[in-house]
Amino acid sequence: MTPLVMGVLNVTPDSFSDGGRYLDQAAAVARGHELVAEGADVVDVGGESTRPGAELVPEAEELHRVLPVVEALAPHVRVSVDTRKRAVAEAAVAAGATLVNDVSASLHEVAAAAGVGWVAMHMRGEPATMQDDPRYDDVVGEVRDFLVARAEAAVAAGVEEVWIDPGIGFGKTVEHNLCLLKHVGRLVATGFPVVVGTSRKGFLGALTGGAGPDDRLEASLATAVQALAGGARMVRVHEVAPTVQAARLVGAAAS
Ligand code: HH2
Repeated sequence: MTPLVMGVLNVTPDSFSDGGRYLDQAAAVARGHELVAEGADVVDVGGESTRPGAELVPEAEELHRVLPVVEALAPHVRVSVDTRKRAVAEAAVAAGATLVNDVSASLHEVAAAAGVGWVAMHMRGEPATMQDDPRYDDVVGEVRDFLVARAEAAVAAGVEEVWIDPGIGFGKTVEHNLCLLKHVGRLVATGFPVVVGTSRKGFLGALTGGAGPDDRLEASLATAVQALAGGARMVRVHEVAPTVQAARLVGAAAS
């Protein structure tokens, strides 16, 4: 089974790697089409950065950023909406999104009511403070137990497509991120499809002698391959074409 690639499309001024590049609606839609041409299975449209220290975006502003982009891309590709807000998730689904990518892991009722898929991601705390000394006794076990509880609640509410995501970089140290990648198989063993997002994240900079976000492609690919080889079904990435090639190789090698 060839793994899936979710392409990141941040319609924000302040995302950590592509902030400001696609805030203009036409630029965002054009970027979405590029991601499709590069082979993205899903385009993940987000209107609020969740990088460490990010500010909350008012609901009306987030709606204004994402809805026209979702509407324009939905006829061409599967669109997910990356949001923590119920109203944004509902409106994006009405505009054609068929997957709610929920870093707060709290919006499964929206997915249940609309009959769409749902991604539950693990985050410790809030983006504003999540990197202030995160601690776990057993990071893999705690993340897994949290995600399974959320996923089971979603299934009980009637969501038919439930994904789980360890939330790399969301309230986690470099060591926590590496441990979750190494043990991604323990998440896969839950039976829920696993999606992992490492692309361009800060821990890759820390592990590559300070490479900036735009210079983390090789590290992003290495960690995407590690996640997929460990059984993850999908990776969330900024650089789609090289990841599609890598994902095909992992799929072929595993078949
Ligand atoms: N990471 C980010 C945002 N959304 N969703 C899922 N399911 N998994 C992730 O790992 C994940 C996510 C953060 O990355 P990015 O969108 O590039 O940056 P920002 O939050 O600054 O917009």
